[in-house]
Amino acid sequence: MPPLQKIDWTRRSEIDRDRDLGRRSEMAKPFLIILFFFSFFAINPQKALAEGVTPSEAKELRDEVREMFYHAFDGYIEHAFPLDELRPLTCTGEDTLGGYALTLIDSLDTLALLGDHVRFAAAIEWIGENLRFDIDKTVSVFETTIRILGGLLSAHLLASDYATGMKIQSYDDQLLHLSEDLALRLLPAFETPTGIPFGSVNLLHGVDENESKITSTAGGGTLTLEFGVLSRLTNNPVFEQVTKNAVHGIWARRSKINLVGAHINVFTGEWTQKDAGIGTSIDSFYEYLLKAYLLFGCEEYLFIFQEAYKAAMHYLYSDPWYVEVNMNSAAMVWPLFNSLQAFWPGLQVLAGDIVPAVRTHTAFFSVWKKYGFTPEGFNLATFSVQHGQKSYPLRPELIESTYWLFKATRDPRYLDAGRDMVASLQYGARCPCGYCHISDVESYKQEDHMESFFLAETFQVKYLWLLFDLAAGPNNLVENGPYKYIFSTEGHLLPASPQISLVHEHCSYFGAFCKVDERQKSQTFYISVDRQEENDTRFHRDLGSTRFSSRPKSQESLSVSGFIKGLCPGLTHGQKYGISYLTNAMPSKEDTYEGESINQPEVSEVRSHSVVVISNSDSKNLISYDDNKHHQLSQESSSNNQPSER
Ligand code: DMJ
Repeated sequence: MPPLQKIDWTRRSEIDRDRDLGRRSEMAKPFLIILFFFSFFAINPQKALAEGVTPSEAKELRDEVREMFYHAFDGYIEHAFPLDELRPLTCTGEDTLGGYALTLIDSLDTLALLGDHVRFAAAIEWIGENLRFDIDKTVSVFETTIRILGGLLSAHLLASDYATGMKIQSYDDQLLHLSEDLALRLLPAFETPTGIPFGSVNLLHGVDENESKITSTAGGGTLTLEFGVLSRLTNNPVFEQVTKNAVHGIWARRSKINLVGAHINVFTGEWTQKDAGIGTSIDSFYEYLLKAYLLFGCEEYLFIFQEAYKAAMHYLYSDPWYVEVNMNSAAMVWPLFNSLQAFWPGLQVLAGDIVPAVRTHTAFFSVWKKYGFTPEGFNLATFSVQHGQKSYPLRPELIESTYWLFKATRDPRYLDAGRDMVASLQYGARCPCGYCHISDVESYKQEDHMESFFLAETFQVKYLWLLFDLAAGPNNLVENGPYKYIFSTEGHLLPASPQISLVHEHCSYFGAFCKVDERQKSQTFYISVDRQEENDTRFHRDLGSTRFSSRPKSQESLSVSGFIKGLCPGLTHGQKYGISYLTNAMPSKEDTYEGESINQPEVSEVRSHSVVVISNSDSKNLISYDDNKHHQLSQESSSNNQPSER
């Protein structure tokens, strides 16, 4: 195997053929860019929607997206590697996270998805030989987890398994060992009274004594997938345990109306920023509640997600937009679309709530069409770019939602949207050695930076490529591979393989709420389940008949202790699921589960695929989606009894 730098990166006739497709705009002048956006979106905004993407055009677009990836990836390798990220205007590199070839690691599973054995194997070999985490660097726990840990684990799972078609013969679990070493170095961050981790940790010395005690909800609550996968691969439950405790720590401090704020003190548990929303600083907290359930099958994540989602739709949804409100009073604080919110319709697809997802995507995409990109902030009162939030740092969220909505509905409008996005990136963001941030969506000024997530999540590219491949074929690991895949928030592929998804013991309750009092001891709560669930092999049971209820339904009902292992005896239903209140804002009797009042969960249906995890009063939403997907779903269930990521 040649070393990474020595690889003949041009040994790709397919890519060479496609390469010219993207070259045309490399040297585009700003005025040409403005002219393009003016004619493409302003003069004839309906153009793309009216024309429709044909199947052969979908193939061309897929290949163009592939070329986009290589333009940026090769630019990184040539000009920046082994630094973290590429400066695509000046064709140089910079260390931005930890100085450990961030973009290479973040790109690994995209290389695998594209079937690029040569680069995938060379990159893994280089990482195995050169990457070390015993370095005196203070890094973000969140970013390091989603980009580095997620990237390594995803690549490990692809490289070590014949079934993926990307097995590397010489591979000897190097990435798994690196992942474990890295995660052990992150663990000191979790040593806080609340269980919510510090935002940053030094990889050599642990948490600095001057480290800030304030962290974001997304930062503390978006670690479960990567740490959970690592636990299941190493048989060391500590990783999964600390991240689950962190979720409990956040959720236990939610407001009476089930909203969480944006920033919290990890020592006192006090909210230091009480704005609740689905975007900045909170976004992926919601995402990982649902995805942790989908990947690991732990019902407590689903239960929390359902409560959190219900509150978000009640207090934050202002059809079709989402606003930010005070987490306690629900008073509006910001009538603002921020670009991180754009992942939400995709999450709603996973949850089966399609109608609002369609409406919101249409609204968000109207912002994209107005500017050719989504600005970081868009003021919903003035319908203009929010002052100071004019940039587009190559975010993938709207593209991600476009992919999910196409997958769910097969409505060609999402292909048209994807084509518009490709055009925007090619004409507006493409620069000499990669893709540039847009510092102002009104002037299209390019900035000399390319976040690693452009290639990882290359979402941009990963989700765009998957979108068009789906329309053209599909022929890819996600659609035709041996497992269902959950995408991490960084777009990394995590398989619902037996090794990861079938280890039910990991779903035990770790006792973050083991303080009991006399009142709680007298409570008895049940989860009623079908008889067949007692024999639980999760992949084979019919979750379609599973119901959560706080009351025993029949003689057949089982105590939760028979269902969720390792429980602290005597806890209330709310405590068991991490929904007890720990703040001084204790709810009144009427507000509690004991009082069975405002927060009483409705009976919720859970089926073997996630499209129906949301109980929705408008059941037509679900039925029409199920109908659309009927063929695919029945194929899935007959060929593969694993839980679906959709
Ligand atoms: C990504 O790194 C992740 O999706 C994260 O959750 C927030 N957003 C960026 C990309 O915008």
